[in-house]
Amino acid sequence: MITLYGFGPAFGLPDPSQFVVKTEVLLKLVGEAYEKRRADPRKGPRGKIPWIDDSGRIVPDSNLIRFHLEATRGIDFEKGLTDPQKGAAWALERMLEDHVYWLVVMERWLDPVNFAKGPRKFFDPVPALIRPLVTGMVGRQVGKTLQSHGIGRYTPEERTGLAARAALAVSQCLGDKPWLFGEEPCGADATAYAFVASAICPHFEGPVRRAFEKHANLVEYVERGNKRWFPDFLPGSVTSR
Ligand SMILES: N[C@@H](CCC(=O)N[C@@H](CS)C(=O)NCC(=O)O)C(=O)O
Repeated sequence: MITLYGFGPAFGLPDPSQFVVKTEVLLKLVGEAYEKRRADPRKGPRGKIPWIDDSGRIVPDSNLIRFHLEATRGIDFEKGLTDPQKGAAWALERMLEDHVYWLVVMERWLDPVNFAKGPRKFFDPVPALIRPLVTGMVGRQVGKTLQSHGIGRYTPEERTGLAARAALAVSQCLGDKPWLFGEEPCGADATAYAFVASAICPHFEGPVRRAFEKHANLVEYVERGNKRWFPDFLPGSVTSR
């Protein structure tokens, strides 16, 4: 039995962490039952979520978990893909995880309205007396991370342009197919579904959400993923609002 450690459902999403949702979908693609537990990222082997406990073997990081599942369950997350498709799939995943992720973090953490109804809730368990201090400290740390990554150095207009281009890239790659590379989902769909669902999450407002929501095929793609993998979250989806 696999135990998956994540944050737990929030903001109408199966998990506020795209990396956790990606991992859940990978587990669903494997077809293996798993138990999900709430966890503090600081307690994880790499100080981040997700991680899994596979009968005593602890595996951190969504990509390492993917490799672990491929090695131990004999699943091929790229089954049926041509070499050019495999290359495109991996590149698309990296764009979503290492670029779009940070655009979304910025939209959630630096927009005061989004922050108030989103990330600030993560601090609810902190004792009230020190909560503002801790919230401020972590907020400043996120701001520094965004600067070191580089995404925080763009102007809002430049970031909006980058979000539009990234959304277009995913939309172009998907086209009118149900899944990224055909009739059935592959490993890259776990990532694309998780990150696009997060970008268009109706709980939040902003240019990144608008950039992704503009593409009808991406909205339909998330609906398809919701129905297939997370039917309980349908009320939070965009087209059923
Ligand atoms: N490369 C990791 C990234 C995981 C990640 O960034 N997780 C975030 C939540 S979305 C986290 O735990 N952040 C806590 C922190 O950095 O302190 C993966 O693929 O799993």
